[in-house]
Amino acid sequence: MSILSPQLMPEPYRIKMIEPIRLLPEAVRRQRLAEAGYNTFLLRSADVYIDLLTDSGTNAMSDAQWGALMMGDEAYAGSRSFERLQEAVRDVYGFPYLVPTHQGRGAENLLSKSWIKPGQAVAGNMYFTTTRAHIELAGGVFHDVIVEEAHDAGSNLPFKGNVDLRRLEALMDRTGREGLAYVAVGAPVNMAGGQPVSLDNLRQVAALCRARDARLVLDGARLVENAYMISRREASCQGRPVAEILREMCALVDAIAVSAKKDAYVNIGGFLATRDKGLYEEAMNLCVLYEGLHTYGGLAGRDLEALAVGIREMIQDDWIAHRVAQVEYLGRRLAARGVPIVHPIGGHAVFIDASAFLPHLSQDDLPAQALAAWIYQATGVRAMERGIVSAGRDEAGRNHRPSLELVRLALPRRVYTQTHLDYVADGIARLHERRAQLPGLRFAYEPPRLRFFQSRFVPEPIKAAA
Ligand code: PM9
Repeated sequence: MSILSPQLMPEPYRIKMIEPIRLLPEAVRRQRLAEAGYNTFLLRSADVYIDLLTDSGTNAMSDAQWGALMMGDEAYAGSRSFERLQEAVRDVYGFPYLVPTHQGRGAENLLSKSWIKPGQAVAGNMYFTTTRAHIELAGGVFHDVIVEEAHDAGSNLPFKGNVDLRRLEALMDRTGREGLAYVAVGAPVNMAGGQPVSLDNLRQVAALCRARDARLVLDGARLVENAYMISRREASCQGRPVAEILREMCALVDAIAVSAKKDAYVNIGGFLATRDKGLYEEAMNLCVLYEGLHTYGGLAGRDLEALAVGIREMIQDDWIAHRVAQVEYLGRRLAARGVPIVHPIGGHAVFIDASAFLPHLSQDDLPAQALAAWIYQATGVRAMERGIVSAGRDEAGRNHRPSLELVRLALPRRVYTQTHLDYVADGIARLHERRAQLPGLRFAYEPPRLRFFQSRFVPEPIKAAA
């Protein structure tokens, strides 16, 4: 029986090593925020009290992973550590072929370059920043085929990440077999608030792809969280072990492109895993150009070891249950204080609905970027914008205009305690009480690609409350 409850979630670990953090005075935070151009990516980590910028590569490794580091085989070619990783990927995900990469976007690059011909479409359930950038760099065109409810922060559907099968079929009708490079399903969907895809939906997508001779790929960054949510929300899967659901999801697709910096509890790493020999050979060859030899892919032998252990840890039900419970706890605390968040609460992060938090701002006032900045100023907590700034521009230079303006509070795995989460919820709830005084931002500098990482902003004059 689980010892987790909505009010109390004893951590399934104890602390063996600590890293000091400190809360700077508000006047200093104000200054540091201005120096960072109001972009939380440009803050110094030392100036952040609780860092919820991302759950990517920010995990705490276990003692078993730290122990495994010492076993790293640093041979240039054919290292034992690669073999251990290969075994872990085969056992847990079920793919025979593996190409390691330095992180997820390395795998996205190999996949996009291997399978996209210029002009071809790639269908997916909402864009992800680096994924779409690599699709476009390879000459592809991304088409969103997610269900409509994904764009509605208030909709409480359990599987808002699902693919809209009619939309996908209509796209396939338009492109034909040759015009579609592949279908890429993100599970869960990061930009929609961490919303999962149901196993039933994935089965139907796979059946459609088989019928149309289309290739199907999963984004594997947080598949374990998706599998866990399936085990809780999908009637036919209640109580099934996460490991089993994960294997079934992977059995439905041709390949997975994985950022191992999420589910697998490591600080760096990624891979492409597949059952398609042609893709494997092509990606292995490109790996040598972009990452390093195909048995290390830009990683040290010790990184491969830590990843091999992390992959086996990530499917243990206690770990994943606590991870998702922590996120739910933070979400419920915020919602209880009236802070508008995306429902249902996702597996890796709580997403604040910035348009509802700051209703006096329009999308051109960059509400999510502004809210992330004011959260840091008020609390020392670092969050990330997921709205118009992240969405970037189209080829004609027009802003993409996403329907959601979100601020993401992503929880690193095994890092923060329940008290930290109470502090975060309390600080943001207090900020919400004085929301009418919070101004928007405008761009002061905008780089050409993935602008959210490096843009700089300045505050707009304060508008009167609605
Ligand atoms: N995700 C995140 O914070 C880190 C970079 S974007 C700020 O959510 C998915 C679903 C991701 C992802 C990274 C990548 C790329 C692919 N797919 O960061 O290259 O969430 O390891 O992975 C981030 P890498």
